[in-house]
Amino acid sequence: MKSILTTGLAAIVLAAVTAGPVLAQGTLQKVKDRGQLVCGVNTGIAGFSAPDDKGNWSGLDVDLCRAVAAAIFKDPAKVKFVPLTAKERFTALQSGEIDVLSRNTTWTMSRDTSAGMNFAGINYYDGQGFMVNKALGVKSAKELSGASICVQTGTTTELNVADYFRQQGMTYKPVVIEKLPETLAAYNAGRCDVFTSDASQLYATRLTLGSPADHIVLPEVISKEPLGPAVRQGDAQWGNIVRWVLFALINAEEFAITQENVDKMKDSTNPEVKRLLGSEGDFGKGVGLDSDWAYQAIKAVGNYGESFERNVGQGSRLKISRGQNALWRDGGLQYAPPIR
Ligand SMILES: N[C@@H](CCC(=O)N[C@@H](CS)C(=O)NCC(=O)O)C(=O)O
Repeated sequence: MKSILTTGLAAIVLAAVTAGPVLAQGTLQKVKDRGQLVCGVNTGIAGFSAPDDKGNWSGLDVDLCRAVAAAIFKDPAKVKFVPLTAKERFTALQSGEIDVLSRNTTWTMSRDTSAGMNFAGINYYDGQGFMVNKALGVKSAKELSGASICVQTGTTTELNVADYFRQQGMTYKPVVIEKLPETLAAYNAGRCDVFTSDASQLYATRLTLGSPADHIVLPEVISKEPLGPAVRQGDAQWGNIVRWVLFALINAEEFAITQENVDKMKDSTNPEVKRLLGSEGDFGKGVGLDSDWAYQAIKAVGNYGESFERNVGQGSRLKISRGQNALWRDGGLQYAPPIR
């Protein structure tokens, strides 16, 4: 006769076994049950994430959220955007307030290990720069010794500027402020000589200054800032969903699949295109989604290049060139592993 102990043990083991996959699907299931994705974005940086006067968000980071929502729900509108300052963003992810952080966040080792996050990829290769008022007459960062520098709390920017000045044997006075509008107001009012941030953010914020043409971005790029989406540690499937949606958008550009031709491309004879769009094989299964997951993502926001041009490139006010963000075959760094 089976003892109560072994029966009980068997029940616990069974529960653990059945709980395994349920736990592994935690975030996806939570998102599905809620009926929308909750995406952490920045409070407003043109080109990356910014709301218009009707509260509609747009930007490169916003597109990634919409693409993930489309891959899950076949509807890019099923996403709620939570604006977060640099300081707030990690707590919001760790506490479960947001499902994914898609907010000009630099992938660093400490964030990817001890801060409880995992980065899913890089959607913008950036680097830190300096902006000054032309009236200062400064042409190079090497002339900035003794300057006062405005920087936002909780950013990689703070450490990089300290490293750079130390290495150059120069001094500076940090003016550290939490909120971006206040930081810019301080810079605009001359409370600091310099505003430092990732270069893309310098170009974006310059447009919001009273007279953008009065400010220049100095030529020095003092750091590597690989920006990308991050998820909480401990849910590999969820991380895979975000990672492969980004890869799908990058691969789509490589195969010339666009928002406009994606339906026609389903009939392509190229096996790689067929697999990506779900007309051959079922790659959605591996991430708990339907086989049309990538088709839906591309249909929603276009391929990576389209999203780039629309938000930060030639179709935008920023007019940033592809540079390091071009595809690998065009001399850039954007390279997505294959879907097979
Ligand atoms: N990439 C850097 C900096 C990111 C960052 O937060 N930059 C500021 C300066 S432009 C920003 O986006 N502020 C907007 C906000 O606080 O919402 C990091 O991950 O620490």
